[in-house]
Amino acid sequence: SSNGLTDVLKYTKSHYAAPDSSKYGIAKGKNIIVIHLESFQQFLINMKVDGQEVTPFLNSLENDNQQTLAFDNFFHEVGQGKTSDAENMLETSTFGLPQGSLFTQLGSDNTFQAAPAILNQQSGYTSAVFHGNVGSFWNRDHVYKNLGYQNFFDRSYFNSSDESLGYGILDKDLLKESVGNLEHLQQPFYAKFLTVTNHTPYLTDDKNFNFPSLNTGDSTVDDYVRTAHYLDESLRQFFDYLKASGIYQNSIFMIYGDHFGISDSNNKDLAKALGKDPATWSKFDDAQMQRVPLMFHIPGYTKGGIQHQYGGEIDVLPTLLHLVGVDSSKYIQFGTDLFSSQHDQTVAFRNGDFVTPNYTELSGQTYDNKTGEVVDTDKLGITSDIDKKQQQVKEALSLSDKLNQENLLRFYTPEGFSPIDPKDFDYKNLDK
Ligand code: GP9
Ligand code: MN
Repeated sequence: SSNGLTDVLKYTKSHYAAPDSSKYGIAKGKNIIVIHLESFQQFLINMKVDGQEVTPFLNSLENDNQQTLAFDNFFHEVGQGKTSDAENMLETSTFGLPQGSLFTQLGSDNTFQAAPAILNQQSGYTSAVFHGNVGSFWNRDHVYKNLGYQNFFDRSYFNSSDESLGYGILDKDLLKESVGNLEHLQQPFYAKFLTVTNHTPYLTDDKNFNFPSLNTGDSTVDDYVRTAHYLDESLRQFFDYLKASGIYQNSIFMIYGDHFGISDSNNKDLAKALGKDPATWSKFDDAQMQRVPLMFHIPGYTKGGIQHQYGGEIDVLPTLLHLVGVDSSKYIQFGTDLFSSQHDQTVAFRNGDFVTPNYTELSGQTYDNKTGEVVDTDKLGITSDIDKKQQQVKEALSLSDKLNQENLLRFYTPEGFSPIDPKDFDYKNLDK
C-alpha cells in the first residue's frame, strides 16, 4: 500500500541536507560526462610499480587542486548486484537490494525518479549511455528506459569486434568510437560511459597492456595494475578527443570506481605491494580497501582540492544535482550532498556494517580508524552514539528496500515531475 511511503518520506525529509552555497550551481548548464571506472579502487591512485605511476592521467586529474574536487574517503556500497548496484545508487540515491541485483529483479517494472529524467525535466538535458557490452547485461536494455535514458549505445553500435579481453569491446575502442555519437547529442547532455576492460580476471596481452605486473604470485592481483594502466591510457585518449572537439571545455566530468577489483580473499596477497604486513591483515583492513575514487573535474574551475569528508555512492546524486544547480529537496533520496555542512558522514555497507570518520563497525564490533584495533565502546563512552548510528543505517537500508520492493514511487510524484513512460524510448539495433 501507499502507507509505507509515509515512513520513507519522514526519513528522507528529515535527513535532507541543504546545499552549500559556494558549490551550488558551479557547473550549471554544463554537459555532464560520467565515467564509470570498472572495478577501480582508490589505492591505485598515486600508486607506483617499478617507479612508474599506474594511473598517471587519473593522478593528474585527482591532484589538480584547482579544477578537480576529489574525495579520498569515498566508499562503494554495492552488494551482489556489483556494477548494477553502483549504477542504481548513482542514478537514484536508493540502495541496491540485500540479495541479487535490483536492476535484474525490479528494473523492468519499477517506477524510478532517476538522474536522466530529473536533469531532462528540470534543466533540459538529453541523455545517453555508452557501453561496450551487450545491452541485455544486468537488464540494462529495460532498466535504462525506466530511468529515462533517451539513448543507449551498446556493443551493437560499435565497429570494433575485439572482445577477447574484458567484458565486451576494449575501452579504447569504445571511447574512440563514442565521440562521434556524443558530438551529435543535443547539449547540454548527461552521458555515461561504462568501461569494461578492467574487469576480473584482468586478462592482458603484450600488445595493448604496456605496463609491468606486480610480483605477488597471485595473477589477479598481479595483472590488475596492468589493466588499470590501460584504463588510464584510455581516458587520456578520450580527453584528447573531447578537447579537440570542444566538448571538454563545456563539461563537468564525474569519475568514480564502481566497486572493489581485488576481493577480500586476495587482499593478503596485495598487502605486501601496499607496504603492509599480510600477517596482521584484518577485517578492518578489508573494509578500508572499499574506498574507490570519486572526482568532479570542472575545466575552468579554480577552487578544487582533495576533500576528506566520508561518503559513499548513495550520496552522489544529490551532490551532482546541486553542482549543476538542480534542487533535490522534493525527491526521495537516501544520500546527502557531500559538500553540505549537514552531510551525514556515516557510510552504510549493504550488509549493515558502516564506517564513520572515527570508527568502523563490522558485525557489531567497533574498530578505531587510527589504530585498526577493536575498542571497548563503554570505556570510551560512545556506545549509545554507535548504537544510534547502527540503528540509522539499518533503518535507511530497510526503508530503501521497502520503497523498491513495494514499488512505492508509483504513489509519489513530486510536484512538477512527470512519470517516465518507457515506451517513449526505443534503443534501435540493440544486441539482445
Ligand atoms: C558488464 C559490466 C560488468 O556489462 O558492467 O559488471 P560487473 O560484473 O562488474 O557487475
Ligand atoms: Mn563492475
